[in-house]
Amino acid sequence: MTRRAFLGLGSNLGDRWAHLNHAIGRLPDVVKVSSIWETAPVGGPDQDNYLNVVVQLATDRTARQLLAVCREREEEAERIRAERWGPRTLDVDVLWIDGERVDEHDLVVPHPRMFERAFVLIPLRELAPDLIPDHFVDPGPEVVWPWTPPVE
Ligand code: GSY
Repeated sequence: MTRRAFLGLGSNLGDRWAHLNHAIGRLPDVVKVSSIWETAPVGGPDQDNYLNVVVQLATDRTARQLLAVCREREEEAERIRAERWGPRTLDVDVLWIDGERVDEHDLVVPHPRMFERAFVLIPLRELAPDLIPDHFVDPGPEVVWPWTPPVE
């Protein structure tokens, strides 16, 4: 059965847009991609701003199968897991799958922090306003602002 699923992608190391763009092009079952947002880093050491996007899939893959896809895309970006919350070439998270709940040591869906993070909620709102909590307050352009890829 095909279901709506959402992945969150972020990059703040190297050519941020190249990492995101390459990964998006290699994700299965993509139906929509949010705008690109530049976002102030949340947590971790002092680090550069991120680019974040959310991608919507129409997929029959399970959460665990999608996690494997996410890890493959991160490996292709040569992500090094040096420091928790630290800078990274690419982060790909399973945010939400309609009707699916998973609570395992290495995989929790819905993503446990997605409803606290403006860098997730603002791009997600473009694709799925039904998933945004009523109490969400847009933090404004000092935290999350639109970003446009350079013209080639
Ligand atoms: O959890 C994803 C990686 N990440 C991000 C991110 O993607 N965007 C912003 N703004 N801050 C972040 N901190 C971490 S960790």
